[in-house]
Amino acid sequence: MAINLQNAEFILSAAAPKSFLRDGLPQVAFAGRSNVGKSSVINRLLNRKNFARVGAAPGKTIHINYFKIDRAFYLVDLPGYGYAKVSKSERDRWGKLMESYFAHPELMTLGVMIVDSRHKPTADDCTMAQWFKDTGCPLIVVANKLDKLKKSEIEPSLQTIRETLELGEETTLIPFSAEKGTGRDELLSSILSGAGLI
Ligand SMILES: Nc1nc2c(ncn2[C@@H]2O[C@H](COP(=O)(O)OP(=O)(O)OP(=O)(O)O)[C@@H](O)[C@H]2O)c(=O)[nH]1
Ligand SMILES: [Mg+2]
Repeated sequence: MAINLQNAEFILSAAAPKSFLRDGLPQVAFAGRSNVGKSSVINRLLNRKNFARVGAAPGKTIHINYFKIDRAFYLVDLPGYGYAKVSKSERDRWGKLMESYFAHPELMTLGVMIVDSRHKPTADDCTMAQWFKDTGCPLIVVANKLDKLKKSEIEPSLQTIRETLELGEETTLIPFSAEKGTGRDELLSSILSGAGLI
């Protein structure tokens, strides 16, 4: 059965564990620093302009957003981290919500972690990668904003990401540009196969 990506709907924003969806459909969880292009990657994946931009000013609304795709699986947009201007109470709220989601690895089918291909992953990125690895779910790492790199910078950058995040051979690292569409088909097929949908 082919998945119809056009059939995508926003389901809910969870601010607390009681709202987490537990209906048994596969959940593909996206995480990354604020402004890394998480929403843009989701939009590019679905070939939609403004789909995954549910309200929030950067770093402000700390929610887990669920998008249901063709009644077959969920894209789970986890709240971004590393936004400089958030207060300590907001950071604590982020930590609690993320800890609760990651405390239920049975909810997650596949992790997609998005990093900026221009920069060495931050300490926060390394922590996030470790949280994903600890779930035991397969992980895909997306190196976004590739269009900002010169051709000669791409390979070294991918190497730095792999080394800094200590990615094993089993982890797919996809050079990506949400802006240009680079890597879109590879990410889509990695997600569908990682979530057991193809
Ligand atoms: N050049 C370039 N810009 C990008 C790319 N992906 C995202 N951007 C830009 O990066 C900025 C942040 O993108 P978002 O998709 O809103 O990032 P986000 O991670 O969802 O941010 P928050 O939800 O606010 O944490 C926007 O100005 C995008 O246009 C890319 O591949 N290339
Ligand atoms: Mg966003």
